[in-house]
Amino acid sequence: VPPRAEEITIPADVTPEKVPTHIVDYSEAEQTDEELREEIHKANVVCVVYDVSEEATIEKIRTKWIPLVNGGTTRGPRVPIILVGNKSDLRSGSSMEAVLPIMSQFPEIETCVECSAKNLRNISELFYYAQKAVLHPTAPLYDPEAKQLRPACAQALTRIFRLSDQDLDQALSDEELNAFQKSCFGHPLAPQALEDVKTVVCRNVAGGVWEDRLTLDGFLFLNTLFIQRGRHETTWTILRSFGYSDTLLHVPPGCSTELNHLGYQFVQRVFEKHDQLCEVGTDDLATSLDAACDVACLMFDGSDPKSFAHCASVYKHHYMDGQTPCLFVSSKADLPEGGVPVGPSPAEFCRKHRLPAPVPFSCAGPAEPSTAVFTQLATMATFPHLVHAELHPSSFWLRGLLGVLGAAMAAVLSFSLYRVLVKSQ
Ligand SMILES: Nc1nc2c(ncn2[C@@H]2O[C@H](COP(=O)(O)OP(=O)(O)OP(=O)(O)O)[C@@H](O)[C@H]2O)c(=O)[nH]1
Ligand SMILES: [Mg+2]
Repeated sequence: VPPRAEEITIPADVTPEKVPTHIVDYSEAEQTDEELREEIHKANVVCVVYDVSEEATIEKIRTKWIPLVNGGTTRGPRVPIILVGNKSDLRSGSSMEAVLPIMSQFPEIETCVECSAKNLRNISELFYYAQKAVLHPTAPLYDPEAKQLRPACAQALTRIFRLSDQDLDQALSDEELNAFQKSCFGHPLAPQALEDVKTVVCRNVAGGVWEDRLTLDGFLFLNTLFIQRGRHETTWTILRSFGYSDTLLHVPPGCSTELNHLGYQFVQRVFEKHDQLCEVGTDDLATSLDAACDVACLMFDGSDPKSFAHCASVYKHHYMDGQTPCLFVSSKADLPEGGVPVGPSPAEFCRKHRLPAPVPFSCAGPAEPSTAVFTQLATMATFPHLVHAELHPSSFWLRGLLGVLGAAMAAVLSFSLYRVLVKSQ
């Protein structure tokens, strides 16, 4: 047996995953640790081979080989490792018992396989596992110690769930699940498979299925189950068909991105799906349910003071004590302002209630109506907590903050003054 096997490449068309695989052997008898480190640096996966008939070689996995492979990396991605127990022809039982504690100690060990080079048992399987460790790695998806999905993976899957929830009811119906399945795997689920999936989720997660539809908790549970059963490729297929790379980042740090026309259409579709700025007559606002929204635009006729009084009472009745951002819009801005109002003017009213100043708006005249008010409404809906702070620097909240800063500055100043005085004494 030559100490070191020739480097060989298994061509893509004979591998199950259709990727070429380049194999590099290492011989302790012929090479130095430094040469090994150089090879490991280039490798996507490392197979550590031990002798199942020789317990001492199992101990060396922990004490010598794993520290050599991943010893330099305290943080960050580690090279995935496959443990290979060779010479299974010399041992009747399995070496698993001795190997399991090592597997739980080192999360970078993807799997363990016993084989025999002598009678070719499990050899192609070993290379299949090695390929799988590279193509469908566990590390970015799953934390084996915490036994749960990693946050970035859960976040990506949550986004995929929301995109697949066409009717926005926070759950995937059979039709939505089928469309999802088809877009990721190319074919729909058989009706029985759909029912089986829901039954498994129902049995394991409270609230995983709601009114015969799969919830987000159920969806995340299913993916956790795939990974725990060694079916990482299922979750990876889902992630990759939604454009995620191995690091689960769409845009690497330091890079920028630009939408192509498909991206533009996608964003437009998402907008149209969620766009529900709807018009409600004041008479319809009988129940507070009708008043529920992300942003309320209270539109009054700027030329008619009574109209504002009505809007103001709607505000007081439905929104004054809530969290919904509100914007008063004064229509017919092209007309002169109406006579003297009974109560405070719209501007005074808004200031008093810490609301943005009323926005004048007009549809009359040759110019297109201004779109600025829609931008302001959308911004208020997106960042409700910023309405007072960022959008209206003159608001009371910010002034209050400036007051606090002022007090802190005064404290710093007086402290410096005190030190100067102490020094001069
Ligand atoms: N019974 C049995 N013997 C094997 C098997 N595989 C290798 N051997 C024998 O084990 C001995 C060592 O094999 P090597 O291929 O030189 O082992 P190695 O790990 O590459 O050793 P270095 O190159 O020195 O690092 C040889 O005598 C092989 O014939 C196997 O599957 N079954
Ligand atoms: Mg060798």
